[in-house]
Amino acid sequence: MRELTRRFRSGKPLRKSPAAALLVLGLVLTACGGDRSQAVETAQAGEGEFSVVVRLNEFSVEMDREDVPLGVPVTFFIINDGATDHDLVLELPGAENEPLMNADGSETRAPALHPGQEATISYTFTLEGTYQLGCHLPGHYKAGMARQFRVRR
Ligand SMILES: [Cu+2]
Repeated sequence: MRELTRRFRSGKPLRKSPAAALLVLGLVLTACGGDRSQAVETAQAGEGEFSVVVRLNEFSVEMDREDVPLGVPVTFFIINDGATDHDLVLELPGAENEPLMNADGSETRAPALHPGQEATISYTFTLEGTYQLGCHLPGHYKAGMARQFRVRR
């Protein structure tokens, strides 16, 4: 729990605005009693941003949102809830390890995470449509480790 809070405090997406500072305060306040999902719920309150919690398992990718909005910075908070390593790539549906590119040239990719580890991917969608989050460690994608979602106006 504390580790998760620290990671969110140091994460770039939460440093952007005064609203983000309040967000961090909220996280600290909930850090004592809550479980992970409560902390993550708090993280969704940011103004002008949109957060999605992504849980990785053998062999599934679960999101707490069905759709995400167009034109707003979206942060995917990724947690490896599984018992083995997983990575995650934001890509077009059916792609196999072809991350989208952020405006700054960085790839929308989380490195291989050990069980219990977290990472974030941030991206602002500029086109409506269907996208995918997939794990591309050997065999995982074919075993079903991908989740498609819609980007809507
Ligand atoms: Cu995997």
